[in-house]
Amino acid sequence: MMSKKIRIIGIPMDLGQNQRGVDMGPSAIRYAGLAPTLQALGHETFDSGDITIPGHYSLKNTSLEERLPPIRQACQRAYELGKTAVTNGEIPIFLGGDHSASLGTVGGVSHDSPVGLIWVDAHGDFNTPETSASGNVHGMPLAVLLGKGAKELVDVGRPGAKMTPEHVVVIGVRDLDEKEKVLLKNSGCTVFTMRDIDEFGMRTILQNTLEKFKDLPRIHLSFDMDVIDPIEVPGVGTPSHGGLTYREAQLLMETLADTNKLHSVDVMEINPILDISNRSAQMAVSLMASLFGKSII
Ligand code: HAR
Ligand code: MN
Ligand code: MN
Ligand code: MN
Repeated sequence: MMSKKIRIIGIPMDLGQNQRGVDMGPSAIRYAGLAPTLQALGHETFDSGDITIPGHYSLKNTSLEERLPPIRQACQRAYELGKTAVTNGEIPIFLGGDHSASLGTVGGVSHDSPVGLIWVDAHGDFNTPETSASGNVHGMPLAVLLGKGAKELVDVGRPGAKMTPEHVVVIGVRDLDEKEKVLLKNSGCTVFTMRDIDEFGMRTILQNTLEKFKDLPRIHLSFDMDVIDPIEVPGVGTPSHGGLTYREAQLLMETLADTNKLHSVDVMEINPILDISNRSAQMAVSLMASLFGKSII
């Protein structure tokens, strides 16, 4: 595998949800050995440290209106760092933090060219402020990327939608709110639920995904760690039973590595407070190793 320049960017965002601890995700993944693991595979790594999240310690449990400006500001910064990284020929790995940050990262890495977006998540993240029962922005970023929801979020980086539905594939979903279900179903995005994975297998689903993206030169993987079953990955804020096995997730990474199209990646929603001895962050590092070319033999 070719040596790559990998840019690590921490986004300790926790304003997109109400539980404490997901802001420690970037440290947990770093301490689980992300950079040395990638270096051992022959890559160069550069760490930009963490984005500052305004109001991080003071704005918990406030209204959506109060949280929108700081979330917007942090996403704007994520957008800019993503844009700079891809402009410099680097592959950014964004470390979350809650998934609301991805409305910035995906916009930034697609600033000059369309990308195929693979959203791997137990959840649809397709709520709008009107449909959301929780008001939590981490349940909204995919809708925002398609231009739906709060205008101040939709317009992060550049005005309007950042993705078209033909360029979006959702994998692993099993936990949708009722109104969100309708929105996602009618969105035009391709959705492979856990039932699809059970019936057809991860291999077939990945083949279909890559076939769909065959004319796109770049793929962004937005990986919410809660897609993996909580038995294996307990350290996430919104655990959902009946998830991917560790091996299914590894196959996804190995298959993407083989395409050489992986251009940028988010690793989101690790919450060390809920974890057992940093196990979930270690899983994240092991998945990144496969994504960046580690093979079993
Ligand atoms: N659908 C719920 C909501 O909107 C759950 C939010 C999703 N949680 C996440 N994101 N971890 O994937 O509140
Ligand atoms: Mn998510
Ligand atoms: Mn999720
Ligand atoms: Mn299964």
